[in-house]
Parts: sequence; structure tokens; C-alpha cells
Amino acid sequence: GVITTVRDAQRELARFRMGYEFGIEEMLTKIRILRSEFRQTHDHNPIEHVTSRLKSIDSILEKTTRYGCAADPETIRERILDIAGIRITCSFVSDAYWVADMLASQPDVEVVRRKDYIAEPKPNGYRSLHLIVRIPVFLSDRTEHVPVEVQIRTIAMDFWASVEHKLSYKYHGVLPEDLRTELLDAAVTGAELDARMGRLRAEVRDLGAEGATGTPPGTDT
Ligand code: 0O2
Repeated sequence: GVITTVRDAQRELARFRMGYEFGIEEMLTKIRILRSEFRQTHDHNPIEHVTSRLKSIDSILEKTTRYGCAADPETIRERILDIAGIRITCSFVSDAYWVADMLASQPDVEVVRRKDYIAEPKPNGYRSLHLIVRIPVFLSDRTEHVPVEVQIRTIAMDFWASVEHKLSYKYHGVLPEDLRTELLDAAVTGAELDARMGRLRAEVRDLGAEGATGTPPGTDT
């Protein structure tokens, strides 16, 4: 009856999400290893903060509508590449590129797409480095190659994006002209701050292991 159908659907959905969950796990492990290795062998921590999320069914369906594509599991698997998402926040722009290179160069990581919104910010001012990677997840009866979107950005970029996101939400995606101008201006300020911090970086490094180099509390992955 209906109950069985709903249960079947739930089971299928859980199975669908599982691969993406494991994809996130795999990527988080890679990031954690890079972080620990760095903590043990260097005087500087390139990664400040890591978060992850699994896209909700609603926003997956919203995206299929926006893309004008079918909403069956096959098509979704092929077209929606950001179901699994990881966001890495770094102190310095150079760290963001370093982290991206370290992940991209691992032999089991296939870079499907790379978008450098740091070198070329979006017209609204958004800056970040986006990678879509595909990594193997080994299950009992098969290997799935799972796409994961990795967004890498500085603290300044992250701050800007979170404020912009809240404003966009409040205004349902259509921001008044003055706010858009203000945000674009704030993005430029953010980029300037990143550039200044980049220049101060050598000084930070010189502080050595006991200086501004440890992991701040509460930023564990
Ligand atoms: P969520 O809830 O963060 O997942 P599309 O996703 O189709 O719009 P594309 O080319 O697939 O575009 O992805 P793109 O442009 O590489 O980046 C999409 C994701 O980057 C977004 O995911 C946001 O997380 C982030 N992003 C991109 N542009 C902006 C922006 O202007 N402001 C903010 N705050 N974030 C941005 P989602 O799915 O929109 O949302």
C-alpha cells in the first residue's frame, strides 16, 4: 500500500544521499590530514575553518527546475554537482590556492571544474575559489565516483559572502541598487584587506610556533 511505497521512496532517497555523505567524509579526511600534517611540521596553519553540508532535496529540485532538466536520480547525479559541499576558510589568499593545489594534486581526486572567482570576482563582488572534484567512494559491492563541491576562501571573503547571503535572502534575491553598490564596495574593501594581510604574512610567519600560528579554539573540523 501507500506505506510501503513511502518506505521504499525513503530507502531509495537514503541510498541516494549515502554516496554524497561518504564523499564528504572522504574529503574531510583529506583536509584533516593536511591540517594535522601542517600542524606537526610547519609553523603556520593554512586552514582556519571547515564546514560541510549536504544539499537538501528541496534545493536539489529547485536547481533541476532552474536548469530545466529532469528530476530523476540519473539526471540529478549527472547535472547537480554540488549536492555534497565543503567550505574551507583560510587566513590568506595564498593559502586558499595552496589548499586547492594540495587537494587537486592527490591521485584519487579528479578535478571536474575549477572556477576562480578570486582572480575574477562575480559582478556582485563575490570572491572564492570553487572546485568540483570527483572522488572514489568504496562500497561493499561497487565504487562510486562522487562529485563534491569545494569552496575555498579567506575569512574576509567568507564574511562578505555570509552577509550577502543573508541580504539576498531577505530581499528574495533582488537587492536594491544602493545595497548592491554598498556590497560591491565592501567586496573591494575585503580584497584590499586580503592584500594587506598577504603583505603582513611574512611577519606572521616570523613569529614562530608560539605566535599567531596555532589553531584557534573551536575551529576543529
Ligand atoms: P548553497 O546553499 O550555498 O549551496 P549555480 O549553483 O547554478 O548558481 P554554479 O556555476 O553551479 O552556479 O556554481 P558556482 O557559481 O560555482 O557557485 C555556486 C555556489 O557558490 C552557491 O551555491 C553559493 O554557495 C556560492 N556562491 C556563488 N555566488 C555567490 C554569491 O554571489 N553570493 C554568495 N553568498 N554565495 C555565492 P548555491 O547552490 O547557490 O547555494
